[in-house]
Amino acid sequence: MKALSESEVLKKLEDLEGWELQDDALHCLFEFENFKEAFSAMTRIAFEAERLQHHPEWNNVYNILEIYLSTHDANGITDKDFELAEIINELVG
Ligand code: H2B
Repeated sequence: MKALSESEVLKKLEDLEGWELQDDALHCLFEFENFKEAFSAMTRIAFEAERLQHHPEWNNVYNILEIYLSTHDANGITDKDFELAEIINELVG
């Protein structure tokens, strides 16, 4: 899979609510009611990540979940990152 150019990424980000380009990755931050809600979302995301064979980098502290998506195999951001980001928005939104 081929890495997208920065301008391609910025264009596609216009249609992706809540995400931005940060540190060469798609980045977003979700805030939940509490830790259980955050971890529940992470579990649902994990099943989809396994299905896609594409995995997030993330940090969780209590009710905050911060996610970075990039494709290490392509050394950049690919359509697969956008696909997972859209699924995450559906699961969390
Ligand atoms: N996840 C992410 N985010 N980037 C990758 O390049 C990647 C991955 N590679 N999950 C996958 C696994 C690859 O190692 C396997 C072989 O599909």
